[in-house]
Amino acid sequence: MAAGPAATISQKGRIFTPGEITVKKGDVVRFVNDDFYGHNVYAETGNAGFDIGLQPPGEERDVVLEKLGIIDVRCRIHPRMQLKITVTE
Ligand SMILES: [Cu+2]
Repeated sequence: MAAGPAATISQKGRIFTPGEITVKKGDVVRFVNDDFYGHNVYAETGNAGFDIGLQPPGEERDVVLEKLGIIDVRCRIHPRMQLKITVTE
């Protein structure tokens, strides 16, 4: 199956928008860099363990969330950026 993203997160002005989402297990979350500099989104806690790498301006990258729980998402370049993702059944 090729499902589209269940949620899209914008990174603009060093802020994740929205800053909190709830998705279902197996959903795709799309990260869009709407800034004019790079970001590096990764999961700091939870067992999701993703790191999408350095993401240039204008790029979209998708993450599939396969494990239940709460994930604290951060940016390696801008530590103040915070996003909370709750993955439910
Ligand atoms: Cu950043």
